[in-house]
Amino acid sequence: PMASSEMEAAISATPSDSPTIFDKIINKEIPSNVVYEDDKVLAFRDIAPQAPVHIVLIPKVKDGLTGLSKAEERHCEILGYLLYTAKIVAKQEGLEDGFRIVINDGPNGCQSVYHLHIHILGGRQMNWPPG
Ligand code: D5M
Repeated sequence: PMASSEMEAAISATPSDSPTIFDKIINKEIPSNVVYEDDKVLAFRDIAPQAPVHIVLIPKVKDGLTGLSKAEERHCEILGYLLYTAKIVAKQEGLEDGFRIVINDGPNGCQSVYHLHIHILGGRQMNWPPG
């Protein structure tokens, strides 16, 4: 099948530590549909939803975490907190029949935004294996 525009954007994205569109979302410089926020993380609806519920969950402070492959031991606390928060958001969204957590990393993982983020997908039956 043909690559989607999301895939093409990801494959052509350049991994870098520069500010991303997610900084603008954190700073409220561009609008987003926020579903959860605290002092450490922000969750908002994905602009190109791949499921009835599709939320992007990010740390507010990037601290070098362009992606999971850049994780260092100092990131363990925020990484754990992100997963815990994903569960809180899934529950808040009514995903009691289950959900999918995804972290895309690098070109082969179809990562398009180089600020670590967790996708929370639900509201339909997910497929396995993923594409
Ligand atoms: O996921 C990056 C995701 O970020 C992708 O699913 C689109 C989403 N995105 C990009 N820009 C926005 C804005 N402005 N609002 C909401 N969602 C956005 P990746 O895993 O890097 O492919």
